[in-house]
Amino acid sequence: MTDVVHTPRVFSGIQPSGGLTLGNYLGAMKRFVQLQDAGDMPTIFCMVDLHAITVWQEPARLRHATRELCAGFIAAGIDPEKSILFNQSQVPEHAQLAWIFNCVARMGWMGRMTQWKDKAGKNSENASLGLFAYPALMAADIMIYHATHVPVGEDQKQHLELARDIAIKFNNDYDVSFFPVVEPLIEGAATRVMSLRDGSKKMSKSDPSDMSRINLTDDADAIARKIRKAKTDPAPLPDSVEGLADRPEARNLVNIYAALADTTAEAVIADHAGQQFGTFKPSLADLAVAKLDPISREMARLMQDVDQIDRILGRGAERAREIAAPILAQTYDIVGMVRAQGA
Ligand code: AQP
Repeated sequence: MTDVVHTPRVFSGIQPSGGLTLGNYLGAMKRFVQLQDAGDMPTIFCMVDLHAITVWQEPARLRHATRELCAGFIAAGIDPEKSILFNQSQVPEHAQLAWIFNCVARMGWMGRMTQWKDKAGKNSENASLGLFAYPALMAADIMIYHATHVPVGEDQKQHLELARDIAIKFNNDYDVSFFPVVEPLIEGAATRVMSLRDGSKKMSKSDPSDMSRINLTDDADAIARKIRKAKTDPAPLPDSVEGLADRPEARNLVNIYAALADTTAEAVIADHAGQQFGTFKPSLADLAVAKLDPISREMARLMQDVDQIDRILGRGAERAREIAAPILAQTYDIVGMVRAQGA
């Protein structure tokens, strides 16, 4: 029995499958920065490019999106000295551990993942094997650092439960307590930011409609236009949060406001009760521009020196491998792989 004391460590990733959205920022990245700045736990953040290719990515676009995502992390407040910041494909231990986890996870578990069902749709015969196995790679991303805390948006809850199941099954199968059972951190006013065109759909980088999302690269005019055109209902804002229950688009805009202003939906309603959207939307647009425009400008500045971004990613990958390599070696020992003498 190999007993390991798991020191608290934060890991999370974002796919370079398009530009960063307001959903990624409010649901994930803003929280990453808070955790980094709190300084209670080491923080590791990854551009999960191996995940991105589970659906087709044009190579030049993927390379650009990975660098731009790195610029987004830094512009939002991730300090590559304080946190480890890198892209997944430069740390081969992720894919190596994922293979072990592919052999631990059960087909039935994977088939129940709603993201698989949504993304594969009716044409699952034609979906990639990687898309089906995605949650095992995600479990490996976390476990290769023995991470204990994983900040994510609401949509990743089911995948994290699966990561816990994989860790528990591995530990049981090999009679060890080697992999930690992770804690999801799903917190804040905007753990599920919805599309600006349809309050029942998550805001997503891969939504065909650009008007459905705010991109972190959007300029002030684009942000204001998208908020002005966001779908709403004709009623004014209610005087309590309960009054938003059956109004998904109105609720979404209130939650976005609350998250951007670092307050609660209750406080937003208290300040804006009875307002028509013709009044509320311009206030929201001003707030969004004030918060997002500096990030967008800083991203553009950082993207002027991609060599520097590549150096940051390379250095981050070296630091990540210092943690990942020994954990993979121990995993191989537990599983029964033969190693070269002295390796
Ligand atoms: N709309 C959202 N609201 C709150 N959080 C969100 N996240 C994504 N969309 C929202 C959180 O952002 C982190 C990174 O997500 P990801 O890029 O790895 O994958 P995703 O969840 O599949 O995001 P997208 O934008 O929908 O990407 P595509 O379109 O490529 O599938 C995660 O913590 C996620 O919860």
